[in-house]
Amino acid sequence: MGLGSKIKRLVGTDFVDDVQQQIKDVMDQGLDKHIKIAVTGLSRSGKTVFITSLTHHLLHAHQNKSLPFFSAAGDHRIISVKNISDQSPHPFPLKDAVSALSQEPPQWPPSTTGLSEVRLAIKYKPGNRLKRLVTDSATLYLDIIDYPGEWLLDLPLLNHNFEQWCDKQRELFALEPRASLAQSWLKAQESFDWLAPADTSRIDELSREYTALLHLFRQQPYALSLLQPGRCILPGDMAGDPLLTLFPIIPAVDKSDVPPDSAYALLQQRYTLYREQVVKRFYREHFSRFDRQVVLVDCLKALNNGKPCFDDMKLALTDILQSFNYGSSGFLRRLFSPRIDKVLFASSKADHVTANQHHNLDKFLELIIQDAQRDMRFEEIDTACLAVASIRSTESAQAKLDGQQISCLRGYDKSTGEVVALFPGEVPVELPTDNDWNSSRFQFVDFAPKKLPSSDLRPEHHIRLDQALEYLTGDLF
Ligand SMILES: Nc1nc2c(ncn2[C@@H]2O[C@H](COP(=O)(O)OP(=O)(O)O)[C@@H](O)[C@H]2O)c(=O)[nH]1
Ligand SMILES: [Mg+2]
Repeated sequence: MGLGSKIKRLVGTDFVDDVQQQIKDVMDQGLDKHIKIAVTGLSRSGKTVFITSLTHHLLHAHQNKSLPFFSAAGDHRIISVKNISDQSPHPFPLKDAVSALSQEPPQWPPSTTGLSEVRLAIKYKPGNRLKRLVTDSATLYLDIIDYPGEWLLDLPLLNHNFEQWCDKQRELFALEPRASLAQSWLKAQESFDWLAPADTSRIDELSREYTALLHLFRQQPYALSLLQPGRCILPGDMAGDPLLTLFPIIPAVDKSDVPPDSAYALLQQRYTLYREQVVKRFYREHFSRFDRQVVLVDCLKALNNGKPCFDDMKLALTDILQSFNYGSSGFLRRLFSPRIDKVLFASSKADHVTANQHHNLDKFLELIIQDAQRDMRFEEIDTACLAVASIRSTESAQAKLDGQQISCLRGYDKSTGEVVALFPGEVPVELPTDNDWNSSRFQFVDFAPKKLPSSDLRPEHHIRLDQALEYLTGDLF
């Protein structure tokens, strides 16, 4: 009987097989690992602030104070974290973002207008006993990219040709508030002969009106999310590019014989070029290889702005999430890119509500992402919902109302800078009724940030960022 078999008899087959597998894993994978996390979210959902705060807390994690539920930090196993973002062609402007948040009075970092990347090298003592036999320390390389949320809405275009995109947009433009706001543009489209030779000056005019409509839909009080193409709103380095003279054709057009010089053919060509040259490149370079994903959702924005905003946000998120590479579907996709195996849905800005509402916020988030989450569960992807605040900007306070003690929040109003103390109200755990939507019941105010210190970081500077980190990376340390 060989030694392996003798040990198996003594301690049990499962245990030995498990240990053998672990040793094989350590040998196969080596100890240093590389992980890419996609931070996904619509524009203004809190991506830049999340990346800034997470990076800032991680860079101080060796002091082991502000991330108690991130076990590598909580167990004193982080040796040192180095920011190596300057190795990237587009380093994330961490210094600027942190100095905005730590100046007097602190400011939120400016909106993102381009692409940038954070790269961290995290040196740690392995938690796994077998790994510790091999080495005292290992390094986890963590990459996160930041980009404007507007561009994310382009990813679903990869799944549609021009005709399919127009069909989808036709459905959207039949709904309010789009239908009323776009009335004159829709009328102009009705009277246009799409199969006649292209009159480029009229097409340019319709395109300018379309871009203006996208900007209008995005503003308060509509706050819509499903706005495509993303570069029409935020062109980045494509400002003035003729490819952006692009819009969907809403009336049904007989496509049995489309002349190649027609207006229809011209817009179809532009759409195809935009998809091939802009969207595909963006996807290939930045989104095709990810290991894990955070989906940030600003649930309170949906509650503040009413049902059309809620419905549109849900549609946009479901569409976007279908563009990622989850689970086993597609043999070739699995061969060429590692699958995303964990997705954290995070309800951002949880400091806008009192602590007793965080659980409700988790539940409400599930309502928005339930379709996407169902698809992921089917593919056996690990998912979780968590309410977080990257920069906790409020304090809890108690007040008495009609003799009853109620929980309030105190912070600085974002627009006036004045101290406000308020009862922010309750987050529903079911879909609000039409009455609730119409009653202006939900009015969560925006707060100015609390100062982000550069030393002595503490858990109260955020809400559950450590739990988010533990979920996303805990098993790798
Ligand atoms: N109170 C609070 N507000 C936040 C937090 N994170 C983001 N915000 C607000 O949301 C805005 C947009 O955040 P940003 O990260 O730029 O969004 P992005 O467009 O997804 O990158 C900020 O300017 C803040 O007003 C947070 O943790 N707490
Ligand atoms: Mg941003």
